[in-house]
Amino acid sequence: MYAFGIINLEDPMTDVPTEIFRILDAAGNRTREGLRVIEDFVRFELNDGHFSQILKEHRHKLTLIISELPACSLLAARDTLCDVGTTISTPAEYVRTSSADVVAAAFKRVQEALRTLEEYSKVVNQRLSPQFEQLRYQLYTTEKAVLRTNSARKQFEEIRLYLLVTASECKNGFETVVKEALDAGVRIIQSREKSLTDREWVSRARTLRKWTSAAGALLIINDRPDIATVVQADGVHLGQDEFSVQDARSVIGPDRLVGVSTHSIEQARQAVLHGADYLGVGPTFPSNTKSFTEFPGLHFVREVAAEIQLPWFAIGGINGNNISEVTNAGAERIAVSSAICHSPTPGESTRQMLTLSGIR
Ligand code: TZP
Repeated sequence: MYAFGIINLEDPMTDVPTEIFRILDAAGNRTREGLRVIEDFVRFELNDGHFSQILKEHRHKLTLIISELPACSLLAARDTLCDVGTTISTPAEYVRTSSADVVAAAFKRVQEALRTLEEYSKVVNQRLSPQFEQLRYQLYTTEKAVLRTNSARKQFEEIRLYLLVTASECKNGFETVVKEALDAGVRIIQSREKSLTDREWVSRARTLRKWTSAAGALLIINDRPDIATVVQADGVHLGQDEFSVQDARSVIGPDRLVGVSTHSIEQARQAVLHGADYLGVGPTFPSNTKSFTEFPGLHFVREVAAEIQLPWFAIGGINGNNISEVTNAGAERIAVSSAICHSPTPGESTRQMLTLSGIR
């Protein structure tokens, strides 16, 4: 094994053409530099600890694989002064309209450079090529999750309070609860039904679709990608035992939202990488709406707040009395059911949660 960056004067690879090392050296540098561009974005712009860790791991893995190549041959083959490519550029290279553009281009450059490493390393050491290939595949996953996090943050910027509605739980009647909540500023509603027939649920959900569309709010269907598609909802919400994100997408397509309930930091990290558009984080407190045996509670809220920037909603037993504990733990978004559905004054309760909590 060759220590990365250390010149080994007894290089046995004298039969490999210098040009191959020149290509590998350039592609290695390109990959490392591109990873830094991405890392700076997830660290300093997204403030995302999870992605920062992943980018660091990608860089570390790259260094490890490249350390199997003879550092002395790579360095010896470098000839920047005579590189015919340093003065060739296209106008598009210098046009970036946002940091998201910069990072999207960096991902592409890194993947291209990894492909170069994958192909040309075959001439030097066949064991390395599949390792570069694996890293390239990991970068595709990271790319999708990073770019989605960035766009989801914009999409959810104004969406801070999430209402889960079960028609039979609406003490003031389904229509009153939903319309008052929408009027008061709820911008995302989930239809969560456990005892309706499919036809009854579709009918309820179609009504919700009409009301949410009129209010400019999102409609999400709990558990059921088929119903989400039939009623043209904005997305589906999945628990840990329901469809995977990938399977749900095979029904609802690439453009609808997929939310995922998470109960541990590992599940939250995994949901981000699996392509969720937002997360549920809980249960924070015991809930009247859904029973749990374990409560990751505010500790979990703090963990997610510390490292995940994909939009997420703290959920479980949150009401006007305890909401400040949740926001103090770092939650910027809250999901509730009974606090609004059981309230004698749902509109008032909605406004109270939006204002007193300091979320808005
Ligand atoms: N998932 C975690 S807690 C919960 C769900 C569906 C129920 C939320 O309802 P409530 O009444 O706000 O506790």
